Amino acid sequence: GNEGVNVALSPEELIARIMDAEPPEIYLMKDMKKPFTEANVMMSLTNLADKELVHMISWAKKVPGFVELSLFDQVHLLECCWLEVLMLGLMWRSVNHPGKLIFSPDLSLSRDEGSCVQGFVEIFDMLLAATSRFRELKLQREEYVCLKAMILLNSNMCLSSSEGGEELQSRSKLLCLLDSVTDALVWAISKTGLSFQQRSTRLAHLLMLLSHIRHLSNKGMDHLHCMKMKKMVPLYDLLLEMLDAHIMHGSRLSHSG
Ligand code: AOE
Repeated sequence: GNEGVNVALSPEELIARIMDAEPPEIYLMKDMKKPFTEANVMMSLTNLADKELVHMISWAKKVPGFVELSLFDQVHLLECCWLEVLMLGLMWRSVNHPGKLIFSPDLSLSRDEGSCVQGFVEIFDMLLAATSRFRELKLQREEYVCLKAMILLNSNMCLSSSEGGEELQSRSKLLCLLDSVTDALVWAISKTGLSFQQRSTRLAHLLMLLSHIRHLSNKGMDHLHCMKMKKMVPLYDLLLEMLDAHIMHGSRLSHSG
């Protein structure tokens, strides 16, 4: 069937499906050229992100229910959340390495190494801070995959009254999906053997981190835009077009001035 599929999944089954969808680790191999100069680091990070984005599209399509949304919603959700999803993945890889960001198994940067890229240290410190918070909370893998799916499904909240039947149907499917991922996160938290009070607090702590990640993504997007202006990011034509689309949407919705 199509619409019945996700309603029927138990939280446990949903988590198993999202775990299966996890993208592989990306190795850069000999790509990273020493010394760590601004150009070398940005080249490697762009190369990494480029590979990760291909896997991110496959990941999203394996999130139960995602492909049943309208194509319009699928595209806009990914367009809004790609940097948040990359950043949460980065935090997860780095959670057991205090003071370092593990971009890939063969590219980890300390704060000092990151400082070679102009404007990077500020974002670096915010990424490290959020990563420390996840470490303090002892983030579990089940919780991590739920949060990542939530970022995807929650990234594009826009109400529009002038939509046809198909879009409205897609929007209500999206809300349904978000509810099932929320149930899955609640289920994952309940496995940790905490009291009712402690579970509610943990849910709040985890969800509050998502607003920091959105903030970080906005900062990172501004930074990338600056880099692009300096012609430091060797963006491929398609990616450049996609980044421009994001900046335009961002400024249209921006309330930070
Ligand atoms: C974070 C996690 C990660 O796994 C990789 C990277 C690499 C670059 C890093 C970023 C990060 C953290 C924040 C940084 C940033 C460089 C500067 C910034 C440090 O401060 C990101 C490199 C990004 C390369 C640009 C690619 C443009 C892609 C556009 C995608 C798009 O708009 N769409 C619609 C495609 C969506 C597909 C899923």
